[in-house]
Amino acid sequence: MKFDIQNIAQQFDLQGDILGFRAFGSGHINDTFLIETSAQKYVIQRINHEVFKKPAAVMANIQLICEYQKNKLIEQKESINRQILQVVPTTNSSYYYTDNSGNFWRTYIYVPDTVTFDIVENEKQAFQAGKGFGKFQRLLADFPPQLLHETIPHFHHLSWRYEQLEKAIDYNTARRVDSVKPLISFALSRKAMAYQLDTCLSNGSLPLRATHNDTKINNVLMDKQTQEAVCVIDLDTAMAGAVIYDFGDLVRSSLSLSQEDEQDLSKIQLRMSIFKALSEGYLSETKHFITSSEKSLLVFGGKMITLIMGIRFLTDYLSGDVYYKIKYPTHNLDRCQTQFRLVELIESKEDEMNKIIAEIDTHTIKS
Ligand code: GN1
Ligand code: MG
Repeated sequence: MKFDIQNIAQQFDLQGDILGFRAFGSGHINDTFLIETSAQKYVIQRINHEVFKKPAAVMANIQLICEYQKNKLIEQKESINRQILQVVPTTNSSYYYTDNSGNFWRTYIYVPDTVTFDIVENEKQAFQAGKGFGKFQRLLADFPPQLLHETIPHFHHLSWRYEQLEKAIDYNTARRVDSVKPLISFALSRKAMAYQLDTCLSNGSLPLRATHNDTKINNVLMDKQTQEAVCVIDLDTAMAGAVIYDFGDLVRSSLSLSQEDEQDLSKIQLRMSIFKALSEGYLSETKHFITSSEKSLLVFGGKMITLIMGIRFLTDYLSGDVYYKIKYPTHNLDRCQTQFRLVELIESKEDEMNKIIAEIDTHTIKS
């Protein structure tokens, strides 16, 4: 899709003259551009309204969360510098702009001197990623989650994702069912996880909290020099959820030294030293407010979020690739296979991973 970015940028209250812009980021859903003006840089994004059907609700959630976290930092006498995303209003003082074609746009101030990683390279990065998202949750620990709109219904609801998969199998829209039978069996044979999640949510083992819900490793900005976590980004899916969703997506996106769409499945691995560092960073921020049942379910969260992602990629593949952006016809299939391989690996190391969490929880954590 071609957009008149220059014109769209002019709708926002930017400082300085626009010098240029370029495509930016690696998201599967929104379209992102980096704008440079004579004063500073901005990130401008088209919110995909096929996915986020109520962009105004998305922006209301983001504003609420950012304000709350900023006030918490001030209250706790911590620096707010670069730590919280800043939305730039339009010249009409709205948090988003709707163009003539009905596209929704919003703008953030670019957070300077930071980098992101698609693949975790070492323990220090893993610790910082865990700490960054742990802190995001800590700053929301007493936030009433019911204040947030449910911007994508049933987002991490595994039973509902199974229903969608089963419908996609029945409809067989893209005529691909026969070619992916083993993957379908893999998914269906793990349905018990959906019952386990439902039970934990309904019996209070997993209390509802304000969660980020898309804690991919590249959604935390790290300082260019110190490589310390600075700011959590991509708050579009922040909604009421369970902490294990956030820890789970961190596990999913950081343990292997491979990309989400790696075609060589022998490259998928679980680096336990990375898991330990990630967990140490996460628990250094969260161990005092999350409950022991939440802690005991963190590893389950890693397995369950990885499974749900595989199921979503498979469902999209069967439906003819209507949700995620793809670069080639079997892209969603490749993504699904990496996720299912990771699920298998987590299953084989689950006890060891649970022990690591328990040990960290009982010892003082260095920060
Ligand atoms: C999507 O667009 P991006 O990369 O931020 C998806 C996440 C998945 C992720 C998988 C709204 O996120 O749920 O974890 O792809 N976001 C939405 O890489 O569906
Ligand atoms: Mg996202």
